[in-house]
Amino acid sequence: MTSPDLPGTHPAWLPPEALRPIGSRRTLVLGDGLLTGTVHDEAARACARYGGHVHRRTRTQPYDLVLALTTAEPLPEPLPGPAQTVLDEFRSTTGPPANTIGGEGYLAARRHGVTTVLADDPAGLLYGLFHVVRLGERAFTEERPTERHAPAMRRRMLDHWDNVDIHPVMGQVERGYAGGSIFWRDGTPRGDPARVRDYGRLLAACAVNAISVNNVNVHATEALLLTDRLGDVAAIADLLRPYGIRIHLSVSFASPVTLGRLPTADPLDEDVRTWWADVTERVYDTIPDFGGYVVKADSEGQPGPFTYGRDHADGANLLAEALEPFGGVVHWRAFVYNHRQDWRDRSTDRARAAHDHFAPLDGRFRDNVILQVKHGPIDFQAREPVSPVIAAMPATHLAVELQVTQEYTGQQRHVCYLPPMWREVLDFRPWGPDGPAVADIAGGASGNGGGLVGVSNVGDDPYWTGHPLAQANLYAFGRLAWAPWTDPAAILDEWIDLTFTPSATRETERLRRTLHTIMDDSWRTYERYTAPLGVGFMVRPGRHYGPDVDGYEYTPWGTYHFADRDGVGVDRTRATGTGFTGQYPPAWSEVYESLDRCPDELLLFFHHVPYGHVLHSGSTVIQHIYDTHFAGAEQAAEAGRRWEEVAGLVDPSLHARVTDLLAEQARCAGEWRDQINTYFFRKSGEPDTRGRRIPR
Ligand code: GCV
Repeated sequence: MTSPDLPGTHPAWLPPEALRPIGSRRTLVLGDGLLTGTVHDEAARACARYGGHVHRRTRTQPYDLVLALTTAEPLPEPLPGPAQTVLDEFRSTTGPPANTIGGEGYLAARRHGVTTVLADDPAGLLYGLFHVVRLGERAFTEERPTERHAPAMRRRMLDHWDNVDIHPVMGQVERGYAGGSIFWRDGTPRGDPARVRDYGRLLAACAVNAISVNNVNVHATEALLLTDRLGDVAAIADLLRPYGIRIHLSVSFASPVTLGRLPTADPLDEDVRTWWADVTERVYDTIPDFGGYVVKADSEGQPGPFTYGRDHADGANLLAEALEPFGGVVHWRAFVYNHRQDWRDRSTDRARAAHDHFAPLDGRFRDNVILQVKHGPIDFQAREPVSPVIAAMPATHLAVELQVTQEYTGQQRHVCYLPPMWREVLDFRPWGPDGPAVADIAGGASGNGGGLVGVSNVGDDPYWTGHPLAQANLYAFGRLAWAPWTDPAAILDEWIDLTFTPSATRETERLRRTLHTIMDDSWRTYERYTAPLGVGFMVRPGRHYGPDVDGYEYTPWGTYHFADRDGVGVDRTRATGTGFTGQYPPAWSEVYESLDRCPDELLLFFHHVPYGHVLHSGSTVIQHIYDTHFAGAEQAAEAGRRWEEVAGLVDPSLHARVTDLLAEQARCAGEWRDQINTYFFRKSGEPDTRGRRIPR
């Protein structure tokens, strides 16, 4: 099935039928503003298709659904009775000042046979509309008490690693596995406004409210988006604005030199400050609701303040100062490490780098700097501990960065449903059970935290994400940024219901069961057949797909496993290793330091142990490696068999695409199993106690 509005494109989680319950009813939309207009248009489009009616102001008709803005006091027009009841009840239960619904939030209820959504802000009305879409028929069938919904994170952003020019090594989208960019093609704008608009709609339905439109590695052409090619950015902003999405831009720290012809980009130089101020003013003249800059500085070859003997606070504050008059923010990435280290040097530890660089700077960043921290200390591996930076900077706004694009988790050829991993990150309490969770820190004390940033997995592929089931990761990213405590299985159900509507499948419940069987545990399956016990990076260098146990072992990238004939793992203890464990607050520092207390799944991240070391599970390290690799590869193969059972229940081309990908996943998982098992058998000489075949 392709999208009716975008021929050749799958409609992802918003096929027209997802709006049938609204489209077949009578809806009243009250309020003004661009986003209220979007709400109206969504309902109107659905009604045109399914026979309902939308009224903008006329109140003489009966209504099934009222969508209204309630900010003004007194209300510009009285609400219909049931909606007024919802508002009165809400106000009577919450005294001022809490009796406002709040920015982006909404009230949803069903009273006296009318479903009502009320919001103070047009964005809230838009999110409330999609709440009703998620509920489907259930929104209209029984009375519902008033619920107030509001985002846990004010900032819910996707970073696109899209290049304008095709990069000779990284292509159109760095680490993109879904075809080309939806914004750019071979040096120019892609010229497909309908697709960009549809993307905005998909994102609004999961409440993403910001995107950056170009790669954090800013090459020569991409740098020009800030100046000569700003119009291209403004065109994207225009398309996404109706969906409540603000545009951000990745910029090069060297821009004053490369674009402004200044002799320096020193953040303390007056001319440099003036240059950024002027350029930024022009950006806001062109895009008044521009969100701000994203910067990767002094990292993997990108320019930064170190060139001038300055630190990252100096660098970030320079851009923040320029953005501040306009309400913009700078997302300054904490992904800073030495990518030219000597593998012989056992004292340098890449895991330590971000904390070493940034923790001493806490308190020095301006208020509109958001330090964007990858969720783990290394680089989006299938298993890492939570980055210690997240607990180390209480006086800094922090955003937690997740990788929706599956660079290290199967590159959208493998099913790897990531929300269970993300939930572990978001739920982690760095100070122990009584302290705040990572989600609280990202949300910020009064909602003013840096929020959640995901690296987008979208491209110009007909299914948007290459692997059709990878759409669920994108959808879930937005949902978790809104409500981080949501059960990943419940989010998957939402995605299934929105995507595989009754006309898209004959047997929703059977399909649902199969998708849960394939997807719920797929991240752990992936973990089982790849690098064991948190050690990471046994991937093919550069490409990062498929196994290559020693591929990175003697490189300058700082990603080692140190396997020898006696054991494996990285000693990051204070007692005998790199001291990385000391970067955590005591509650976790002590757990990770202790061989006895360290969780099995992170053992090799923190300790170098003999192959015979006994895990909490009772297994030895070597037997665990064998068992998990046999099990993981078998589970990958089983996923293919389960998918076969639902042939005929979904669109044949979608079924065929997933079938092919599951076959590749099973092949690749078998390769991982054999390479890892053989490697460790050869190193250790330890046989599998269960006598299974391990290639010699
Ligand atoms: C955009 C990893 C990836 C790079 C990426 C980098 C980053 O190293 O392999 O492609 O660059 O992370 O997050 O900046």
